[in-house]
Amino acid sequence: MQTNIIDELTWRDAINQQTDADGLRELTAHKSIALYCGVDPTGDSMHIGHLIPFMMMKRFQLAGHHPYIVIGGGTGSIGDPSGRKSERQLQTMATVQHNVAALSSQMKRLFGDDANVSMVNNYDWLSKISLLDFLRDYGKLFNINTMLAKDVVASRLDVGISFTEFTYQILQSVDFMHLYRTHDVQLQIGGADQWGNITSGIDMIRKIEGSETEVYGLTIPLMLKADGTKFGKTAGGAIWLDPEKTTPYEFYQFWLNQDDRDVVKYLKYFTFLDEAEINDLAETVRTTPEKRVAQRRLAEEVTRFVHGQVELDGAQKITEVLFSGDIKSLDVKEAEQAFQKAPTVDITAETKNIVDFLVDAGIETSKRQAREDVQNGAITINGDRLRETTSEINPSESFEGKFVIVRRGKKKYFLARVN
Ligand code: 629
Repeated sequence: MQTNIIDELTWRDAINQQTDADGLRELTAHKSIALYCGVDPTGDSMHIGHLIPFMMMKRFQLAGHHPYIVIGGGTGSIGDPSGRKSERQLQTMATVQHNVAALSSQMKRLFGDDANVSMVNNYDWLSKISLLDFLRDYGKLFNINTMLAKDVVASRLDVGISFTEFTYQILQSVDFMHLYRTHDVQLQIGGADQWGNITSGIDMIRKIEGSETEVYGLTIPLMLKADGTKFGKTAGGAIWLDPEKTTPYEFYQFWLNQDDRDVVKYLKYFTFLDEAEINDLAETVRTTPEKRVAQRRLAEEVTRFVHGQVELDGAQKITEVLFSGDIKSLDVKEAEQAFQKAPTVDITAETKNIVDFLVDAGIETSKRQAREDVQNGAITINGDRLRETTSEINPSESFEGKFVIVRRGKKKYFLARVN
């Protein structure tokens, strides 16, 4: 074993609570262990909040341990009340299955085809337990008073919680027990909201297997931003790992735009750079913050990890082009990504005079204004500045005839789509 993984997580400030800190350091120092973290298929993509514990799993893997990824096809059909103020709407089993498939392929991309990582679906064992066995083998081990005292449940008593969600902690406990028995999984990790579920599992395992059974729990702190707003959310919503929901360019920009006060914390959480490299980057934040060296490195590392080198290259190219204005150097896919958020206007394929084109597309409200803007050099078409009001524009000449990128003034871009 190289570096002790617990020491590494400690300097990364990635530990919130542990059931037995000394015991876990001792255990991981001398042998390779199996550990797990679960995700419920409540949607068809993870967002960057999910990434946190799974990056930590990857660190365990790099330190020689064996991560088990649990995709919650069973638990996801029930719904975890943790961190939620009200009852969830049940998903159909078809939706759960669809999401299981989507999350599984996302996980495969992140973890690769390594023999040292396993992926399992808890539907495979949870769905086989009969109601009577559930009540006799597990329910009997849970004291209602203890269950009610868990934060998750206690905080819901005023609004109410169904029996279904109330039993969730038992299901997650059964998972830990199952993985302990079948694969010798000794540690469960998760976000701070998972503490109650993780400790339930440990208590249950000790009741069944004996009070000295060596199983551990570790949680990761809730990510907080220096400005007090919620981490991972932008005006446009969550930052997803699915490139169809958050393009690699937007993903790259998200990391590039982080505050100086947060960037070092994110480098520790979201990259595999070592302590020396991160210290050097922290130094650049202190001495030359205007260069944003640390933000750029963060954006590169995370985008490469999630989307790969090709998409990172594309995101960087788009970033440069939007700065230089050299729009013609983008290919169709890159241009669509770059201007995904720009207003779309409809145009026809015919060649037109520029003034008519701008008015017909709705980019200008009158011919007079259109003429004035063209003469002032305020209009660029695919990056070329047009100054002649007699110019013609032919939409079939650019981007495979699919669209034309119009800029009005310094920053206002339109994607004029050929219909
Ligand atoms: C079965 C299911 C298990 C163990 C865990 C689970 C999932 C767990 C849960 N996790 C959150 C989720 O799925 O709900 N009950 O969205 C989410 N998790 C990652 C982190 C988290 C947590 O996937 O643990 O804290 C977010 O950072 O909310 O046997």
